Amino acid sequence: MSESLDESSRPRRSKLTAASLAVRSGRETLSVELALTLFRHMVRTRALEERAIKMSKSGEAYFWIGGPGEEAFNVCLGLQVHKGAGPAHDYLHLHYRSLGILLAMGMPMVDHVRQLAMTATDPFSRGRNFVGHYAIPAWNVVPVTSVIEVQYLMAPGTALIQKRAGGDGLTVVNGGDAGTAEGDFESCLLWSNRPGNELPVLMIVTNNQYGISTPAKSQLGVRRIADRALAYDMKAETVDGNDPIASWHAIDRAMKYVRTERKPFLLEAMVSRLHGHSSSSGAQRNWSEADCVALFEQKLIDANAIDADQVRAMKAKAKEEADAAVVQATAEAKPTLEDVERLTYSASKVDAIYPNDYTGLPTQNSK
Ligand SMILES: Cc1ncc(C[n+]2csc(CCOP(=O)(O)OP(=O)(O)O)c2C)c(N)n1
Repeated sequence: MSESLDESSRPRRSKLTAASLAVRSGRETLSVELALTLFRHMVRTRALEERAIKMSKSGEAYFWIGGPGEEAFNVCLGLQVHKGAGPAHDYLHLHYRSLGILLAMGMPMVDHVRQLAMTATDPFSRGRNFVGHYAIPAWNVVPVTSVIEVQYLMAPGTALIQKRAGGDGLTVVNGGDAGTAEGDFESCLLWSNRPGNELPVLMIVTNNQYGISTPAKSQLGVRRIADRALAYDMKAETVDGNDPIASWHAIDRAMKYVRTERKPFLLEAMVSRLHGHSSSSGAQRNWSEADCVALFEQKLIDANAIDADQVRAMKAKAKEEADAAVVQATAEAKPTLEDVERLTYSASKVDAIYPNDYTGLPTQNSK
């Protein structure tokens, strides 16, 4: 964040005088308006991630995991999701570094903090799960699990329903590079592209080149994870996930293909991991990796789309928003002992048929 930078590392003011109409990366462009929207959500996401890390270090939270370094790609994804409930809208099977997706979709910061602070008001798990383990029925956000990669096995299920229902809803599933070693990933490739039964799945791998402390290059024989789609005759692409312009267009291309063809697409995004794996490894800032927020900030300044004062104001506003979310959430009630047994199971007609299958569920038999 610019507040912690000294003068020499502050972004340079652009020498351009005329306002540019578009911001460019290679041959691709975005309108200034869209580029600034992306940047604002990237800055908001980074501010909340940094505040969340502080919470874990100060004892206001017990554990942190998140996605600093994935903001560019994730914000582009969140803004292109068709949000809503049911098969006409997109389903999201996410992993634990997806804050940027949800903030761009409109999730209030306080909900993320509630789960981090394990409050009774946490709307995703009532204070029972790790941070970033979202579950939002109104937006088809399927519960995030800590068990990596199982989301890839579930994704063909929602996509099958979407294919049967008609419409252009698609299923997004994301995860990291190390997880692709699990059979669940291969099963997703296979089940999404059975000849004649192809499914509208957008498979995403955010490749930060590490699985906790194991470097990908010591584990993966494939040059690009996207190449694994070749074996299934599936379309695929690898994109620089630190470049929001390239990411926006890659996601747009992939989504258009999946929505219209009703067939799967594997998109690999090369991203950074700016604070290590989680608070368990200290969450110290790694200054050796590319920072998508700093890179886009300089690009926007060079394009005359924003100036350094406006950047500072945007960052200050994002920090205020994150701080206010923490103040609000940390004042809220924590779960009580009695809450441990509340809302664990949802009673259903099935209980009457299999009354003994649900340990601890109050049934007629146990009364
Ligand atoms: C099935 C399973 N195996 C192992 C773990 C422990 N674990 C948690 S995160 C992680 C690394 C995942 O790396 P990657 O898939 O590259 O995602 P990243 O965290 O780098 O985004 C591992 C091995 C787990 N949670 N679930």
